[in-house]
Amino acid sequence: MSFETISVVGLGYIGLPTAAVFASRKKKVIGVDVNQAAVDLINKGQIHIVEPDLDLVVHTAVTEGYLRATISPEPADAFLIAVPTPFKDDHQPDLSYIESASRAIGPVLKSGDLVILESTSPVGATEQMSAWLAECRPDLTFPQHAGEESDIRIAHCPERVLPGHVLRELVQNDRVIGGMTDRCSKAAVSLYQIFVEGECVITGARTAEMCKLTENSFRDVNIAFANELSIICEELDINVWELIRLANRHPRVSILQPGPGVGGHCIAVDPWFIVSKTPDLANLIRAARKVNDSKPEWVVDKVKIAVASFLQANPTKTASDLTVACLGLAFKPDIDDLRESPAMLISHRLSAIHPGRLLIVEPNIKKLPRTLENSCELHDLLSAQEKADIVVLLVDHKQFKGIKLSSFRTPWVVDTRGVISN
Ligand code: SAJ
Repeated sequence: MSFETISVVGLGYIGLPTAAVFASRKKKVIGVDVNQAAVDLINKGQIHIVEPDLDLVVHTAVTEGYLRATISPEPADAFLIAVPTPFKDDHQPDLSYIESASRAIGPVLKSGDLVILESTSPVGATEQMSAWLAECRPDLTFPQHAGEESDIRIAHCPERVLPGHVLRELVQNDRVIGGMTDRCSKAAVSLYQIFVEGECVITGARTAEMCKLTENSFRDVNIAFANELSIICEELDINVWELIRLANRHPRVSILQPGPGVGGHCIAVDPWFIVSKTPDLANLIRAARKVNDSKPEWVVDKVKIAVASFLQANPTKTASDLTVACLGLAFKPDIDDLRESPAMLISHRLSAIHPGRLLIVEPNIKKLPRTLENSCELHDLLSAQEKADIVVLLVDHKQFKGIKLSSFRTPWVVDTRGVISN
């Protein structure tokens, strides 16, 4: 199959790099997004998200004329839907973005087109997407009714790239390709082979959906194990970092690292898609979510204990006299992405309860986010080392690794990442 024109719907953290990589292989790419500001920026060769080297690839793709963005879908040979799939208040998946994207591309579909759902989705979402498309286009046939003979081919190919390494992982990672029929899978493989150097492995749509959820749930459960260990070790007065280092010397043990909680918009979300489908069966997966979600509040409690201990040792002071410093705001090391960050959550909570100064050190940003700018001050590391009475290390950015405890003017340090050395 040849794909002359490819449309990517949703130009966010996955859609934009994917569009740019297709364009870099000299394919005509039409990017579609509901955000006019993002569309305008991309058409100027600029980007609205942070991802290493993406600015260059997009700039080249736009200036060479291979990539163009628009808010209204246009005909293409293949459509990739990469829109958000958040959950609602009750942890039920919210498929409304997929529904809107399906209804938007429906009118421009033609016989022979391929539609791929890339968004991380609960099991059954691809079939649901196909049903929405069929509703829009009763004149065309779809795999759920026509099987291999359908006019439109439908597949789920979940993205699995690590933020911060998206351009490399898009090309190098293996790809799970779940077509609604074999012909759909084969069409999707020939599309991805335009740039994927990893293997394209064929399965069904439902297995592909579950595979993505399984990968992120596996990581969530393993991080929850590390987080629970850190809480147990605190109680037993054992250094959890040393414990994990020792246990990991066993040839079949590989424990992940505890932290202040699990951030980002994938690992903390996707396990709920399994829980919501099989609530009576997904007990371990649900428990892991609860352990990880409770970790930020545990850190806040540790800070409260440190404050009480400081005040006991310094009876002439009150909490208003104390300066607290949070090191790190991002959801993981060495990026500037603050979305769904446990460090942000903890900083907000501290800003609400601490009556004194709250300093933030985040080497990857130049300005505090609006929600913190009135209650916190952005400082550099040196200044926090000199001023803070209580230090809370929240992200293991490279600038913080191996800092000596003695470099702070205070011994009251809550290190949620185990990077401060004695
Ligand atoms: N974290 C820990 N301890 C660890 C590892 C991670 O506390 O040992 C925390 C991080 O600090 C962060 C959160 O977990 O707050 C998630 O970070 P991450 O690096 O584990 O994952 P993400 O969210 O950046 O990307 C994940 C990846 N999935 C897996 O590794 C299985 C990526 O491949 C997926 O494409 C991505 O989710 C996604 O889009 O679903």
